[in-house]
Amino acid sequence: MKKLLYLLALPLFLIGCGGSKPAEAAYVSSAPSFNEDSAYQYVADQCAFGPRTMNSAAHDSCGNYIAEKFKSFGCTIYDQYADSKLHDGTPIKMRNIIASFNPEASARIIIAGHWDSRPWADNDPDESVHNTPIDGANDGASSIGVMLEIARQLYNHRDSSKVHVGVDLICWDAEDAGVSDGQSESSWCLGSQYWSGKRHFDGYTARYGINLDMVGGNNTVFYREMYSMTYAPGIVDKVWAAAGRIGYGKYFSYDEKGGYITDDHLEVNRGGIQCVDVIGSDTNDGGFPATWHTMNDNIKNINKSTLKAVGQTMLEVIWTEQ
Ligand code: AHN
Ligand code: ZN
Repeated sequence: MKKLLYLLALPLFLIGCGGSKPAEAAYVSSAPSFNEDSAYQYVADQCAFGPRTMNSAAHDSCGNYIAEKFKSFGCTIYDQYADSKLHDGTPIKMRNIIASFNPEASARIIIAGHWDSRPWADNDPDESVHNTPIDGANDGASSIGVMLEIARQLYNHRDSSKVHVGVDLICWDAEDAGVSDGQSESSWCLGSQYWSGKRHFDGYTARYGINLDMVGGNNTVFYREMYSMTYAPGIVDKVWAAAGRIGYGKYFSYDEKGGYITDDHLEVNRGGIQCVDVIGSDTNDGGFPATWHTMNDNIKNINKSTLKAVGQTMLEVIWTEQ
């Protein structure tokens, strides 16, 4: 008899609702709000030093600025200074800057990006600037700007006990002085190559990493990059799902348009830590952003909405990591 009542109750309940689906509870994120104006300011600050090309005074001053900023947000700084050589043999002095938030935590995640800028605007339609260094507002400074704002949020909310992992914000040097011939892979990503061989301290590890590259441009979309899909498909799912549930699915696209891109995440994967690349593509043609390696990669072409989409997604990932 009881069973029968239930069977009767169900259709009555459905009729009672007028046939419409019960309203789904809206997802409420526990993460704080990422401030895109703040991130933008950090991008502008870096650009104000001038191009951060290897061995330049602007590069070295900007490195100090980045380290000091992270320190002011309570991070412990590990510096990795190393000598290396560009593809043409030019000796360079590299500095990977590792800013660790909550360094005591044993469960850690990495958020990374490169802080150097390309010494040549060799993709500019104007051939006369092919040897001129670029500001790298998007290609370089945007990632670090987002990472600094993440550190500021971690610091401001350090007492809320909602973050259960330590976060290492890794600023790679010497990513962008590679040869664009499609066959000189080892000429790129010199800082992450070095770190992959020798981490900032013996025994350092992390659950996974997320590398950011060109995360502040106009007309930007993030496809699932193919090395990330190969080495770290579960982390790709985690990041793209986080973006989708907080309303940034338009930026983090599931369209199958991602290519294999040599970038700093590759070295992290090869070193045994799963790492995905969140790298901007142009919504118009799916290729690198229109300003890529041109003189137009400057602060005028930085888009706060793109910074917000990426930064908020990173906070969502951090704040939901158990
Ligand atoms: C190559 O062009 C081989 N990789 C692109 C990595 C890159 C350069 N990201 C920003 N600038
Ligand atoms: Zn570049």
